[in-house]
Amino acid sequence: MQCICCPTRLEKYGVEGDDTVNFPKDFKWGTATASYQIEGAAHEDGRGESIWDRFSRTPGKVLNGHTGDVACNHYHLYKEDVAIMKELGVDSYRFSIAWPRIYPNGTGQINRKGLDFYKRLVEELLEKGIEPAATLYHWDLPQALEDKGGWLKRDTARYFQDYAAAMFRELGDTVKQWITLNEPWCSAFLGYGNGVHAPGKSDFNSHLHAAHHLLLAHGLALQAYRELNLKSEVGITLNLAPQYPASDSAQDQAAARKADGFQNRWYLDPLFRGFYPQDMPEFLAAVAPVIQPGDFDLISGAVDFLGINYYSRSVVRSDGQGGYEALPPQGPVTHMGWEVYPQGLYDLLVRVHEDYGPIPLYITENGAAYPDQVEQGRVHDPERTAYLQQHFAQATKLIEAGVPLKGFYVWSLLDNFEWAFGYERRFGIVYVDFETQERIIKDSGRWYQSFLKGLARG
Ligand code: GCO
Repeated sequence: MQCICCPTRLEKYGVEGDDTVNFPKDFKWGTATASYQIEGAAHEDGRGESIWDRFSRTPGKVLNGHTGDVACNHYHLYKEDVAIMKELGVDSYRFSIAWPRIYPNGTGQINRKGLDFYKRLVEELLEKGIEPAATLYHWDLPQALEDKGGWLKRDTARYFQDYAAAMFRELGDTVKQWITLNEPWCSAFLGYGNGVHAPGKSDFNSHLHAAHHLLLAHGLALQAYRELNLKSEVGITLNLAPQYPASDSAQDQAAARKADGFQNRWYLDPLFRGFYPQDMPEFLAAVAPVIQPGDFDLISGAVDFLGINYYSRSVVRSDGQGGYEALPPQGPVTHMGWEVYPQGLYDLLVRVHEDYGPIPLYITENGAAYPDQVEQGRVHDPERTAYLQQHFAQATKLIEAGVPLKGFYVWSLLDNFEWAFGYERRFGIVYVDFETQERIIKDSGRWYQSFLKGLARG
């Protein structure tokens, strides 16, 4: 397999030569999933309705009217899925907890049956020597809280703190890594800004209120975590994308800075500096009404790590009117239409390290969708393998450059419910037949397995 960006480094993986790459001993290799995307069992054991149940039932919102009702049936097949992870040889598994399984109405009494599922899952993982890494919020807000205003309301952050504190108490250090939120930009902008995701609201200014309450929810959860003196780690995951100017012109550079402010700095700055970017006056004016004294102290509380989800980059230019526009992808694209740009991972993490570090970093998601097909019981997905190889190579470069990268989670373990695209986009390194629930490890999964086997650690 020829790597277009860094052929010599691939030899270090033992892909083309004999040398194996030397990752730090405690570097975590894993796979990631999310509750609504894989669990199914939407109406079992007292689970409440989530905003994604409601949204996916709203005509026209999800491709083909797909829902997460059954998904990968992981709720029942988790043992099989953990066995696959064991076979692959991963160190850690990043999953998310469905808030409406724990609190069907978002608050009140714990639904023990829902909680027991995660206890069983964690137990199974630990038994198989795989570290559990749990995300508390991967977008499935209880619908009952959305009915009260959802993330547009400050109370939701308080309810999240209660839910988070309960999970810290119940699962504590059996979970080795706690991630408060996954991608608050998506929850806020896609959910409340342009309505592409649940709950499907579209008002640009109020999405910044949602973003503030999400960040506050993170800060409050962090506070609850610290009070318990747990020994595991806690952090947050952001979806960051480097924004490159289309040219050296001052206008395009300013455009790229704006795009970076919207996509990246609006979250990084409050978390690591304790204030919103000061060069974004319209955003600042829109968010001002919901900021209360003390919020930034909570939001910028010290985390043990930052999780970064990286898939692609943007190249942006000035639109000539003080705004910006993204250029079409400049290279090969995945089934999502996202440009494959491994160098962006390197550039992004170096930048985050320099501007916001030192802070341990994890790549909590990286992977690619391709239209896979089963051929005589096998799934040949060379493009996904190449995608992973190229991004792993950037991880090596980052470590060599002294960036404190501590782990890498491939998105995703399983083909799953890809939000507004339903089951029409396959991100798994394991194929799922959604009719029969049969799992087939794809060639990329086999490649990951042999990569992990060949690793020299220490
Ligand atoms: C996200 C989510 C995942 C997606 C994945 C592919 O980054 O959007 O964390 O749930 O499935 O990123 O789009």
